[in-house]
Amino acid sequence: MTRKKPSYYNHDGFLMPMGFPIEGFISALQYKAQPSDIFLVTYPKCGTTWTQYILWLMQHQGEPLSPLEKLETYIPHLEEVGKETIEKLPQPRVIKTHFPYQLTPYNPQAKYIYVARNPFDCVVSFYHHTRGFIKHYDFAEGTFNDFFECFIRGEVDFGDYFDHLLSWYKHKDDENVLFFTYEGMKSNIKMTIIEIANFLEGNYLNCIENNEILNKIILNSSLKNMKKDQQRWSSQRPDNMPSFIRKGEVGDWKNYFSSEQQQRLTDKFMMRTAGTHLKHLWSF
Ligand code: PPS
Repeated sequence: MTRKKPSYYNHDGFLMPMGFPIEGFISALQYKAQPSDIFLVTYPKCGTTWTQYILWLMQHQGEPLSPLEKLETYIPHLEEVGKETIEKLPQPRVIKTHFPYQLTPYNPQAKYIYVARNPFDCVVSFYHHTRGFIKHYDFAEGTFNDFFECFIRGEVDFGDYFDHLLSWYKHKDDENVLFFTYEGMKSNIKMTIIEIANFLEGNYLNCIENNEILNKIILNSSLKNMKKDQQRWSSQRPDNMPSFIRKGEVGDWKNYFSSEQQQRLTDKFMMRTAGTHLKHLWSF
């Protein structure tokens, strides 16, 4: 059976969405990380936008972003816009990236926040994303089964899920890295915000010292509130695309996986994460 595959740009073996110009990718690799930079790093669909908005709310005493504004204006995606756009931002900068560790611009004084999500829910979310962004992927007719085969082989944009996760997991105890999970955010967002504030220090600490601000951050970054005015989260989203903030659940994968797919991804997970503690992060 011929399976449908999404289309990608291939930059020296690294797949990128077609909507991301190659110049942006090349210049992103050349960005010189500044000591005051905060990088928000994720594999796609693992909690980027949620964390990105929490960071923005933390900088703005919990007050929401206007529906007329775009979050990416303030916290841009490095490999989408390239280094020139980032360099125009005032410092300190918060920068989003989906790069694995070895491609992410490094400065020992910069801070790196990494959010991981279980691969089962990640692939389901990534499937909807890939089907929806028609001009990026030309995959509107693709099925979940089609996408699953690409994902399990690592033939998707931003590379193999496990390569990405392992590349950052190795650094999770570095002083300038904060590693947490989407599932942890779902189970205790207050604790995640406290962790972020303690990690970033400075003005970010105000958010946890003032209960009113902390509660506003929690409220405004809730799934219900982020589902409103979705054009704030992605300017490239076509009008007919399903919501960018889609279900926001843990365990939605059970509605998509066959038992054979569950076994194959579990086997792959066990094989790729052998010798690490990653298997304790999630229960499948
Ligand atoms: S992207 O395209 O890589 O930036 O996508 P990313 O933001 O990393 O991931 C999108 C998924 O995160 C869910 N999401 C949330 N879940 C809970 N609460 C809040 N506030 C929230 N905001 C975004 C979003 O719904 C996507 O997951 P799925 O499973 O598709 O719903």
